Amino acid sequence: MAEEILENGSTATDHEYTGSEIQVLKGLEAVRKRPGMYIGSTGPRGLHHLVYEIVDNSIDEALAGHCDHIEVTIKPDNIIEVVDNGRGIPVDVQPDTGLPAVTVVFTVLHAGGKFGGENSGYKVAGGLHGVGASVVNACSEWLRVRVRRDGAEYEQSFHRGEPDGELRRIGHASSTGTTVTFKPDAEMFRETTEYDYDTLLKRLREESFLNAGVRITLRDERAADETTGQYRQDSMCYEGGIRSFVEYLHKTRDLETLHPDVIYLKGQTEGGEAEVALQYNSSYNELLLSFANNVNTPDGGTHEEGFKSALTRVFNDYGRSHGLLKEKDDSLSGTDVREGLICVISVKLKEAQFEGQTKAKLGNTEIRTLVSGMVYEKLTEFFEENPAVAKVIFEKATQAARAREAAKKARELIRRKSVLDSVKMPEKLADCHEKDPSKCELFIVEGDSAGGSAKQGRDSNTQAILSLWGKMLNVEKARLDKVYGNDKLTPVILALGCGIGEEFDLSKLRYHKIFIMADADVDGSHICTLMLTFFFRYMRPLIEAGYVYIAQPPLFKVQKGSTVRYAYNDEEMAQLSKEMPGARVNRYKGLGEMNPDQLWETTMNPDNRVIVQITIEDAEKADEAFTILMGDQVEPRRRFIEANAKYATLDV
Ligand code: TSJ
Repeated sequence: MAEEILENGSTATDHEYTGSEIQVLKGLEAVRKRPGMYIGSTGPRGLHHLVYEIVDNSIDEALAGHCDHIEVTIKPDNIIEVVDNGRGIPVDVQPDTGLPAVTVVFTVLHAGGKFGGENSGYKVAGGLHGVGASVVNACSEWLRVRVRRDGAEYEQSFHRGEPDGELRRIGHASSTGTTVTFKPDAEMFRETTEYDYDTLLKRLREESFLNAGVRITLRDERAADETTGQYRQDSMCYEGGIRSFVEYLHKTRDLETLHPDVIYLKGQTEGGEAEVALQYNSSYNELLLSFANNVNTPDGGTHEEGFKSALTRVFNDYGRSHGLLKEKDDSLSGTDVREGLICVISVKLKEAQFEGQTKAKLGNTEIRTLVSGMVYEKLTEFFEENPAVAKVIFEKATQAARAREAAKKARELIRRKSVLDSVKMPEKLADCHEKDPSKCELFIVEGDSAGGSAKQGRDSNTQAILSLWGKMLNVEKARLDKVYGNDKLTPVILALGCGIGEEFDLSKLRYHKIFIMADADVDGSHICTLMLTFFFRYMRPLIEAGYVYIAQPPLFKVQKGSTVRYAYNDEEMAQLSKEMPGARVNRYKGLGEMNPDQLWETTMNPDNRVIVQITIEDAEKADEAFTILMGDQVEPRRRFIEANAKYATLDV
């Protein structure tokens, strides 16, 4: 047996191996052979997972009510140190192994919680793979544990999982607690051993929300701040638990809440306990975070299902009993009642079953009943006791329902229209005679007067004009249904003929050149950016195919006698007025100031015009810059145009 171990890479010593020690070595050897099986991966995720695996043990001590501060430090060389003020891992010798409990914790697979006993209050952390300290030990070039308890401090250290020696007493201790220091093994984490502060911070913040009252401190001692000489540090402690989590999610997203306080619901049965914190905001999005035994379940599961079904039931029953849903078949859907909702669900149960490929979904069926029963009862009670809050939330859900209905109708309308071959074209479209899309151009023009000039100045054989007017809709903030029902966008959708979103069909497109033609001012910039954002979000293949352009009307007219020249920017204007001394320079305030001939000559005539072809990157930038550009600032718009000027080409 001993030879086999030696073959597997252990160093030979004079030490005689006992049976239990061999078991130990074989266990950790398995981890070193297939680390992925135990920590998920040997990439950055697995590397960070080592920290969570250790911290989870301190969290368990906190859950048992014996620890309220956990400090995590990233030391130089990406060495991790975790310190808690708990009772200290027991050091007494175990009868079955003949080893101190703490040694067993670090050398035997799945040892976590074994010696705590069923009734000691020791809850096994639900770590993704539930493997514990011995796996971290096996994945570390070296690891050292120090335990302070019963007035003494003890220490043991390991190399790649193997003890350097026995646990020894190193001195006195006036407090209790555990310190674990380890260096991840670079032979195992070949990709990187570099810890990312923000990754650790996000997870540790989550842990402190989920464990109300526990202070968790993260510090980065790899590099001090250049000016202050201080290490980066975050210390988090949330007395409000998941209530604070919901508040935090609203604050960091700058959302406007619809009612002042987070609604908090809690329930307990023999099967486990469930906590739910929720609050509504004025946005149209839903954010639902769920956890089982403090482990995030991004794929949901029975706790989320229980919550969702109860929430829908509470709203519909409340609506009926208060005469707010009058028609018999009037009802609110799940998405209606979750519009603008931020919610955190946390359940604690004896044996969590994690399902699915990534073990990111809770499978325990008894939890569905627990959560749905608890939420139905407690939220109904809350609504009855807080009618003002109930009214605001209910109103939000009915608005969502109305929008959903409107969207459905608009969709059906558009679908029906595209089924009929003779599609009714929008009133504001002056179409061209040509029917071959590859020869057709559409100019989307802002404002009626500019639209009029364009209509008169165009080549009506191949050029169509669609004029838009009125304030443009903010696509970003609106629901998709507003896109369908909007008086600006519906004509665009109909004129292009290719549908939007999932129903988009490039082969039905009626024009292969689509020009956005707008003034070079704030309003014009809004139109450009909104149209690009709209295309980017709902008709992306249009941009990918290179069919979208921005028309570039001149900014100046430079005239001397009968000679008229046009300048498209300040430099050109300066150049022209130098070439033509005594010339008169006019600045165009908008497209509407140009007469039809001028507009044709400078902006629409394929022989002279300057156009900018929009790439998917440009549209993506527009989408990103959307918020900036929605502000009343000319400067960003100018920068946007300038940034795209390199794409300006003479279209001949
Ligand atoms: F597991 C570990 F080694 F990784 C680890 C454990 C790492 C760190 C940083 C802390 C801990 C840990 C374990 N902190 N506190 C405890 N507590 C116990 O192990 C403990 C103490 C007392 C009793 C008891 O019944 O008296 C039981 C337990 C499980």
